[in-house]
Amino acid sequence: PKEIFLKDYKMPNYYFDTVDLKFSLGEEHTIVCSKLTVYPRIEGVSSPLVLDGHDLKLVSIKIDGTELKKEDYHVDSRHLTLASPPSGLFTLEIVTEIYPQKNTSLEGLYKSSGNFCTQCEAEGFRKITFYQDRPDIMAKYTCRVEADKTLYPVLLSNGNLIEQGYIEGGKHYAIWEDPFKKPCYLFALVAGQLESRDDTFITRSGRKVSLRIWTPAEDLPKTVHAMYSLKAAMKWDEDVFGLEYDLDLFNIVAVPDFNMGAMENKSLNIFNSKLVLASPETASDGDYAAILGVIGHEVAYAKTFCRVTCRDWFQLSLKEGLTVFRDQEFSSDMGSRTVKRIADVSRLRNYQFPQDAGPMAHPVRPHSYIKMDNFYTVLVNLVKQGAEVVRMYKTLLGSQGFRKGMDLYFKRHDGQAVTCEDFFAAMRDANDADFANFLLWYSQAGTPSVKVTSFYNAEAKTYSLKFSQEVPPTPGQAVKEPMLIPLAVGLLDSNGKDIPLTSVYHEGMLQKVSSDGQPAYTTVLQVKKKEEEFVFSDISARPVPSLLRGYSAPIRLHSDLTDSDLFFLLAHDSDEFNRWEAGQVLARNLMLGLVADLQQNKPLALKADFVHGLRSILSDSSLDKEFIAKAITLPGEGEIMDMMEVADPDAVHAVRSFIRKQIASELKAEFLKMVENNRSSEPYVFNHPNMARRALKNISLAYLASLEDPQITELALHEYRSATNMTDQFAALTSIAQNPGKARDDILADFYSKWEHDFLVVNKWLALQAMSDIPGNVENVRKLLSHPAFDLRNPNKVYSLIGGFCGSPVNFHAKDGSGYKFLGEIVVQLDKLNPQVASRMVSAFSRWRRYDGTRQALAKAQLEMIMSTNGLSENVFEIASKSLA
Ligand code: HT7
Repeated sequence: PKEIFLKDYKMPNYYFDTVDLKFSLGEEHTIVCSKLTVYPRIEGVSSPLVLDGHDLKLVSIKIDGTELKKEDYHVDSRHLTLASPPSGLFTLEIVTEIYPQKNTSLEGLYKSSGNFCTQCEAEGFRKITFYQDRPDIMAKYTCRVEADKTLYPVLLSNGNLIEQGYIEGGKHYAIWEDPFKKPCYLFALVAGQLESRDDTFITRSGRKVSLRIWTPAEDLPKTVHAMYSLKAAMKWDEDVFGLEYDLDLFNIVAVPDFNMGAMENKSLNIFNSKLVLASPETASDGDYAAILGVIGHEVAYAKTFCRVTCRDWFQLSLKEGLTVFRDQEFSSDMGSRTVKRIADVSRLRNYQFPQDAGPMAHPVRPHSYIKMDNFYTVLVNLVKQGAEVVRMYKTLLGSQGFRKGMDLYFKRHDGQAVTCEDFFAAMRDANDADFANFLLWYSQAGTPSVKVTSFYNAEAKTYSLKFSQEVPPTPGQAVKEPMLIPLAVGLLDSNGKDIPLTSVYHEGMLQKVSSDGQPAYTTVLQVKKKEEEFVFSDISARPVPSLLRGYSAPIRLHSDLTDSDLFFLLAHDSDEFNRWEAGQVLARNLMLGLVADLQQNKPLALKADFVHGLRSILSDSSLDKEFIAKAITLPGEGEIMDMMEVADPDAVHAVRSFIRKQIASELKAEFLKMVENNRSSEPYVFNHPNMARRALKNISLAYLASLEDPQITELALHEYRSATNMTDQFAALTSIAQNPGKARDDILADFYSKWEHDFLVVNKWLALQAMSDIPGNVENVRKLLSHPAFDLRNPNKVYSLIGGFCGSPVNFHAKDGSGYKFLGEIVVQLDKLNPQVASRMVSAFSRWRRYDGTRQALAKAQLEMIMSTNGLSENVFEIASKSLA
């Protein structure tokens, strides 16, 4: 397979002005006629025109109405090349035959539950017709769709419906026209038996936008929350970014077979059903929040990146990073900002940081790739880090400065395909900012590590913070430069109050900390060099520093804070994120210490002050309940393993289980009270106070269930039976399913029989069993492969069962290699059906070198077996070969 390099980017030889598509959708095959108006980049110069095409049968090709002879073009399995097309404007007509019914890759045009739908990002359009499938080719599209009227009563594409009617033989057609230029990855088509929930949104300039959410008729009642989210997101984006939606129609279609979460196709978003459908009985708070966030994400796209797009796929984080940042801000404003930040940072640490320290590490803007889809496979890396980079602009510039930068960016680039430098330049120019070495965030891989040491000078009443930064070497990048890191800092006095900050010495200069004459309580230090010192003056006693407030930069911070400083911060920090963080650092240190004890066969014991700290959090009625739930959650096993020289999944699991049980036993009375006091018989409402109450009740129940006490099992069963919503019902099920035995088996069977008709709920049931820590669970998961509820062709089911299993460190990393063998077999089978999903699964092997020798040999053998498979896809090849390199 061929590697593609950023440095090799070349402008296209030809551009397309208009694209007229005609689809005749059929049961055997589909005929696609495409008529392009083409013009050369340099008028009068003829050069080869290379069109991408994958799995296409070429029927005919014409230039300016004349059919081409065989010798005028060359076609192979991936390209159609015209050696010397006209050197001025011309029309190119291409007819292809495709087979959506057989398309299990879910890229291009495919069928899902009997309906036709498309997925063109990143490179799916080439599976529909021959085209220059690259984002810098932007053209105006019309699309005529013809199909059987009974089987496919609804025909949709991008833009506005300009004509529809009947055709002889029981068929009908619809013609859609998109008034704005777009890249082909935003093309979409849907045809099927669907009904819509309709509503309207009036934009701030008074334009009426029709909103439609399409699903099979029986699912329409489950689209209320999606419609609420859509309207809320439209409004929020106007309020915060001043951006108005530019078309009169916004369609969302829910499809059950979809590789990712959703796709922002211009005016015809296609969503994975699980991110649209929700009812209190079938969807949890987490599902409701995910729907809100992803709809916010797609709306943000609709307003921006459908107009300004990426020059090439290396710039992916330009659109994904900014959009993730905006959806995070939307969700924060709709719920609790601190809790959202905690959730996002936890994800970053659990998924992205480990990747960034392994063979798949790559910068936010990669230098090369074999298969673009793999950048979505490691989406967490690119996107989350990309969003963190955007967040840093805002931290450095403030809300107003950031908004100025956004305004300039859209003013400069509307209708263009641009690069990360263009975004950087807009932020810098709009604010006259000096962003020295900030661009390195785009080009250097690896998570920067910052060490902080502090010194208090009682005589001079100064407090200094010394930072030293290092970016670790990653594959292909041995040496790194220091980067600009915004470090938000506050100082706490002995009563736990923020000390007013007025000035700070830095490199011989006194810098004012406040801008408007008022002292600041948090200041953002710009750490730019390998080593740097900042000195605060007028500090009358040694303070406790609150560092990296709100997680102002995606780094690993190593401070000289003592346990007593951390307990102090946990109790007093005005920055709630750092209160949580202090608890996490304490828990991480505790867990790592106990893992070492266990490995040396020492008895395990939990420190009293740790339990005491948790007790005070739990009983602090001034705190937000969801914050309490987060603060008493221990760091994940992945996060702890990531901090070890040699990851030991068994020891980490044993220690985490031990601590949970000890906490449950010491705080049993408090937890029982939390369950008791946080029940509600009111109808389900999705809002922060209610979600927070449920989160606290359910984490308390989960702790209690770890005690394996029959009375607690009874309590959990009672919660399960009396639950009026999926959040509470599934939490009770999860609690009981922690412990093997009859109660577990019975309740799992009961849940399935209740919900077997609802595929989204059944996926939760599959995931719960797959993620179980019960020893030898691989056998149970193997059995589930042949359960009627499972289907290897459906990505959601694969993510639930196979992805869920890989997320259980003890079973996936079982020392006998059974987990690795299982995954190896599945990857080979899956790759033949859906390479994108297979490559997401194979990446579970990528960090095999982090484990002991026995595990390394077993995992490596599976990777080698995968590599030796005939006909391996480029997607899996790239991940497996880079993992072995
Ligand atoms: N922009 C969307 C990307 C996407 C995608 C990429 C590759 C393969 C399938 C895909 N489906 C959607 C995701 C987003 O909303 O950010």
